[in-house]
Amino acid sequence: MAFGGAQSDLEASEFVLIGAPLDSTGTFRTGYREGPNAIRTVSAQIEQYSYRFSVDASKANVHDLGDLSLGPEPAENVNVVEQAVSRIRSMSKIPIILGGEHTIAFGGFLGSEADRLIVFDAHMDLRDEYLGSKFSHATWLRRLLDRVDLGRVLQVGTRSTSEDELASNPPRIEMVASDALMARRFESVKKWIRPGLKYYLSIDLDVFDPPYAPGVGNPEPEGISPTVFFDLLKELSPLDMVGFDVCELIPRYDPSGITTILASKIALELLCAKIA
Ligand SMILES: [Mn+2]
Repeated sequence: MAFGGAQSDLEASEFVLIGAPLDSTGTFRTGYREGPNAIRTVSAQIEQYSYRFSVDASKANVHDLGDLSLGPEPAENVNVVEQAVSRIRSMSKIPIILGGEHTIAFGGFLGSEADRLIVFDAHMDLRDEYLGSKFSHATWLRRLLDRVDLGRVLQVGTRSTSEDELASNPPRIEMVASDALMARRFESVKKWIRPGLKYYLSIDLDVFDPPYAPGVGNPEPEGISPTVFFDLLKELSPLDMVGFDVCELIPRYDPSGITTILASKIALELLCAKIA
């Protein structure tokens, strides 16, 4: 089953989707590899019309390339993602990446050659090392900051950290916490959007409050609601988005399917935001 059901030819497509079933660095719960296909299946079953953008996602020309072939080594896997995304961008198409662990965002952002990265996540993912690993879903943003200036990154929905992260991260990345979003203080995100800049969005599903998204690797209380997320997305448009990922879904911890439906809806709504 391809994402969204009906498919465009690769030639005619505006969006090219890949699954990145990375499942090797999860530290609490695993099963991320089943994420991409779960999202594909649900995306073809739910309604695709966006009330906020007054357009139907089925009007977007999407070509689904299937899943990337990934091995056990995280640093190699992010290279595979980066190269795949880079190829999609070189065809002047917009990459969509379905995770898989959040580590994939490292390759997604670099491959997209976006100017700015907006990360929706409960966590900072800024540890220098986690459980002996320099490269994992808890450290990927730290590794990215070895390569890019922290002024290019905005964290949104943050509400969880560690002393290790705080100590090793001066000066801090700009951050908009989940309570500010729930109070609908969207200005600090909106002021970050500038004409002429290209953006990559990374959506870790644990940015949402666990009752909305229980099927994730590291649920964290006091998250945002889907309504706040979609309202913010509407207020950020038009946004020159050159790629996005939706990650950290674990279908086996999502018995009612609501996290998978939300993940599908996010991908469909981002398509609508782009073609509206
Ligand atoms: Mn997270």
